Amino acid sequence: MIDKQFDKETFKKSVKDNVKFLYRRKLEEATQEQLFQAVSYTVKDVIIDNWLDTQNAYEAQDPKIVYYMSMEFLMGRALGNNLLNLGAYGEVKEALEELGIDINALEDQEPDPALGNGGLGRLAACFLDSLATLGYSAYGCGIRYRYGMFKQEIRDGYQVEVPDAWLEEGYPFELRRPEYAKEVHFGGYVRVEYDQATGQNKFIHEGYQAVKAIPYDMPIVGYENNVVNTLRIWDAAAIEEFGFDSFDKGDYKKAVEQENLAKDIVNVLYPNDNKMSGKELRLKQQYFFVSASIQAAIEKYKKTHDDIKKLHEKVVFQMNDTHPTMAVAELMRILMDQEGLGWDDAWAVTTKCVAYTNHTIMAEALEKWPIELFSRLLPRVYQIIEEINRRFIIEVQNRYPGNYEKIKKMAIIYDGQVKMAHLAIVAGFSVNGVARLHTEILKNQELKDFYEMMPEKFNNKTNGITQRRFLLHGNQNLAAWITDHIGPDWITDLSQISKLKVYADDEKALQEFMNIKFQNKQRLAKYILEHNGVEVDPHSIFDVQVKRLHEYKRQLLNILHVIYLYNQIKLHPEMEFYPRTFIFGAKASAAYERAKKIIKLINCVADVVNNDSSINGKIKVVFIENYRVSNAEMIFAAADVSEQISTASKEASGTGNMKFMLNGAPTLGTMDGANVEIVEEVGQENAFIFGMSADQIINYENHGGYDPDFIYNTDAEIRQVLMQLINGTFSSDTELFRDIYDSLLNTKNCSRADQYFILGDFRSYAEAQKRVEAAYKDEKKWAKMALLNTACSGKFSSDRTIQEYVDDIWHLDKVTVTKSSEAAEK
Ligand code: B1N
Repeated sequence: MIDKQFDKETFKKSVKDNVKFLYRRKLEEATQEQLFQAVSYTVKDVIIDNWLDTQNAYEAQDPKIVYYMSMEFLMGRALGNNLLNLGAYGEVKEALEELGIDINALEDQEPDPALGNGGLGRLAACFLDSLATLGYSAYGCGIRYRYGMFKQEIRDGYQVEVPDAWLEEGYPFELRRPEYAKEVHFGGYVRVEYDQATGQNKFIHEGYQAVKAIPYDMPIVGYENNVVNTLRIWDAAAIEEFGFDSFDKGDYKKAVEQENLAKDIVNVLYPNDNKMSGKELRLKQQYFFVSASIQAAIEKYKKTHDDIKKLHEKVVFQMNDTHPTMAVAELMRILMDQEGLGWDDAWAVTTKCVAYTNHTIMAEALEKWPIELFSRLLPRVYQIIEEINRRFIIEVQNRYPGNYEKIKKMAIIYDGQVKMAHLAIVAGFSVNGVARLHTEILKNQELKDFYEMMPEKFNNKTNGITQRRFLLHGNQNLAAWITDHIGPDWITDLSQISKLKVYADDEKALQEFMNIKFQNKQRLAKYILEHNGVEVDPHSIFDVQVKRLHEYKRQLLNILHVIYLYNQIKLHPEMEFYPRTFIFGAKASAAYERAKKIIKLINCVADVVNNDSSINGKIKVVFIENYRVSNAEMIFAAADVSEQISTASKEASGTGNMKFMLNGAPTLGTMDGANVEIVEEVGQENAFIFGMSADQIINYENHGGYDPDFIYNTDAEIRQVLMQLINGTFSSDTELFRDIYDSLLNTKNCSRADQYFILGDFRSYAEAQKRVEAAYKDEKKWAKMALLNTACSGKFSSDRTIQEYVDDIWHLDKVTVTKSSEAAEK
């Protein structure tokens, strides 16, 4: 469908006009940045027409709305994606060419809106894309951080964090909506007043500090269906605009302070992945966006509905992990204190409106807040949580009379802390994990007591990814080839991609498939040369591990194995070895010292290995700086091998694993998270599986008995690798990697030796790597494996995931949007 507004001539004129009125320049004089802005405004103009049409359709059809509440939305660049989803990419590319503008260079001008850390935030972004494409009414609700995920620079092999000032030049795809501003209250106290008229107590929150929440809307364009949904992210400002009033009264300083206090809330994204930050400011962030979003949702509902007790018929709040769990208490507060419902009515509505997704079992990620902090910052909300807790404990007592263990394990408030997951489970009508194995672990281990008491709430929703960004946009040659062979239906129905299976033994097709992979590898090789100054051979195996840096993801296992291979090649120069390029990309949380050391180690190993002429370039190691959504698209397209090597049971799902698979890279991985389901779809023979199972790991954790020292003492090659961490092989400072060495063994400095079973899985991993090499050498076999990975990836579309959320949890109504221009023609 080619939009009339993307008629080439009209488009070109609009771009020229934009350059003129934005910059007072002619097209030829405009910088790349100015061209990006001008083109984006032209595109936005078209989007806004569809946005208005969508709003009209929603108003006419009154569908149920899901509010996806998330501290993170890792959107990635919008320009190219919007053009593709509008069905205008090709036209616009040509129009730009006629103006002498290269669309790729233009796309590269856009900052990545990086309002998220990793998988959790990117999942939220994929979900929004799928919701719009499937025609469901949805809002993303989040925070407009002034600084998103930091930019990573590598200096002398170390990670250096640089602020990400993504808004500096002005972001063209957002719309400020001051008319929808809300007030959010912090601190103060609660006064209880007896109301004669109703015979009820009234709870009055006083003495608080008020902050203004101002929404910015970003359009979420559905794929060729005229739907435009909204990501609404909140900015903060002081209530009293500081102006002449305070200036005159000499309150200037106070006014500025107020403004800064408010701005602080939205200043920066906490750069922790899978770890809780117990900072007061983080708690403020959570309440700030939750309160504003719920107020807005209720206000919208009340515009066209008069019975607040039926809110759940039109509204559902999905809590993306426990970060927005205050939604439970905030909804209760508004229903009782503002809408006048009694406790039971408010609870009945709330528990039909909120649902919770768990994303991790890592203990350090579980959110617990000290009651002192919580009650001081949010006195009324805390009071409500206390009452929820009191009533819940009575329920537990009724169910398990005399069993105080249960109360200890299940209470929402215990040991001076508020446990957010418990609140989310008690109030939510649905609790879901993000891959089958993960959900089973929740039910049988982590949340066993809750599952026993309320099994009906628990369900699984295996994650997914959008094929539109990670294939149609990121791998345009492969996308075109697939469409040539099976038609375009896969773009909105990824199960269709299984039609490629008939080409699994077609030599010509396999050759073409691998040629495209080779071109993508050349593109990545060029990027690596430009960004790392390292020359890599696109004929070598591109073995890739890109994801956040965390010990449980075991980048350390990967790099220790590289050292092992390097030793082998040095020892046996004649040994057959297929050239391999080990590619890493990872940000470490700024305060995570060991993770940062692992980055340094990777770079030190790279220095030695890449510059050792005696190994004839058989191994290259590359650490790609500043891994983010935009370069991820290119990296997935170029990968031969997908490293998914987390300690079994620790990676809830993983979604990078799915992006590699979609792009034809077999998985080298453990039976963890969604890897299990990937192998189920593609077959054992088309993946390289190794390592201990989740059951084995959990068994060791519960009963002890794992001894890395035994492995160290009995396996000379592993011992050599570990010794090289501290004997000057990779750094003249022999203390540099001491902490990493210590963490793997029972030394005096280490409480849990090799917590992530790196030595335990090492041999099994090395053996799997050998299988990779053997398979790769057989060109035809490899091509077939690669193609089958793409062909079997149908399950992992976020369209499938979203449809499951809709069917089992949200029960939304599908909406069709017709363009007003088309409607007028009819
Ligand atoms: O969520 C992804 C999963 O695919 C990954 O396996 C999982 O690790 C990831 C606290 C998290 N879980 N928990 C977080 C992020 C930020 C934060 O402050 C925890 N991220 C995940 C999508 O389901």
